[in-house]
Amino acid sequence: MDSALGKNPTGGNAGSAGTGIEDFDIRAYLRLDLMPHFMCPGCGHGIALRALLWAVHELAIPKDRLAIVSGIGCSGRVGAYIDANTFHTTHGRPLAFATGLALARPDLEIVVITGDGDCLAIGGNHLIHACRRNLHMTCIMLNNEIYGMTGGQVSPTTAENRMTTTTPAGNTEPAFNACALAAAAGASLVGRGITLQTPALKNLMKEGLAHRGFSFLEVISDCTEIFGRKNDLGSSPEMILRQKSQMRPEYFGNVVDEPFRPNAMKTGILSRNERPEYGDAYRAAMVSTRATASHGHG
Ligand SMILES: Cc1ncc(C[n+]2csc(CCOP(=O)(O)OP(=O)(O)O)c2C)c(N)n1
Repeated sequence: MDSALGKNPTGGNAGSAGTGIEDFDIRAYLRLDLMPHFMCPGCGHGIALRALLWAVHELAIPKDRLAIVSGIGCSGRVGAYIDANTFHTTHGRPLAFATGLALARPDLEIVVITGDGDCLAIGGNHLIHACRRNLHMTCIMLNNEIYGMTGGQVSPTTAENRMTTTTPAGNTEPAFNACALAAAAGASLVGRGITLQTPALKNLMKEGLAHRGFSFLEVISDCTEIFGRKNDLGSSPEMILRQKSQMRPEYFGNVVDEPFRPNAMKTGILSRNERPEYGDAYRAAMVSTRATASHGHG
C-alpha cells in the first residue's frame, strides 16, 4: 500500500505528518496505476474524493488503518482509487459489509462511500439500521440526484419535475431528505456539504471521522454529463455555482433568512446526538456474559 510517489505523508504514526494544504499532495493517497480515472469532466465525486483525502491527511490517519467500503455506482467506483484498504462491494450493501468489518476490526477507521441510489434506494434498509446501531464509521453519501453509472435513471433524491431517463415527462415523486431520514433513524452525527466549498467539505469530513459513532454526511455532488445535460443546467462551472444559489454556508448562519439567498438546504453539522457506540456496548456485553459463564462453571 505504499504510495506510488514513494512517500507516505500519513507516515503510519498519527501526529508525525504535516497537516496543512501546503504539504497535501493527493497523489500520495491515490493508486496512480489506475489513472486515468473514469470520472467525467466536472463530476463532483472527484472533488468529494479530494476533500476526503485532505481530511485523512490532516487527521494523519495511517493508510493501514483506513478502510474504504463502497457500493456500486460512479460513487462506489471512487473508493477504488484510494491507496488504502478498499472494498468495492455489492449494490446497496456497503453498510452491511462495513458493519461486519467494524465489529471484527474496531482498530480501523471505516469510511463508506455510497451514492443516493446505492444508499437510499436498494440500500435504504441498511442505512436506517446502521443509523440505529451507531457503529463507529463515517458514511459519505454522494448525492448527484440520479443513477449516474447506469445511464441516468430517477433516484430517491431526484427533485420533482426533473428529467431523467425513466421520467421523460418530469419526476412526479417527492424526494427524500436524506439527512432528516438519517437523524430520525438515530445517526449520532449528521451533516451536509457541497463540492463548491472544498475546504468546508474537508472540515465536515474531519468532524465525521473524529466523531465516535455513526456519522452520516451528505455531499451535494454534480452529475454534469447526465443530470446536467438532461435538465439543461449548463456547463460544470454553471452547475457548481447553482449549488451556491440554493445553499448558504454555515458561517452565514443557517437561521438568518432575509436578505440572504434562500436557504433551501442547510449545510454543516445538522445534528449531533452523543450516545454509546454499538461495538463498545457489544464487546462489554460479551465480556460480562463470559465472566458470568466462567464464574458459574467454577
Ligand atoms: C442488484 C443490482 N441492481 C442494480 C444494479 C445496477 N446499478 C449499478 S449502479 C446503479 C445505480 C447507482 O446510482 P447511485 O448510487 O446514485 O450512484 P452514482 O452512479 O450516481 O454515483 C444501479 C441501479 C446492480 N449493479 N446491482
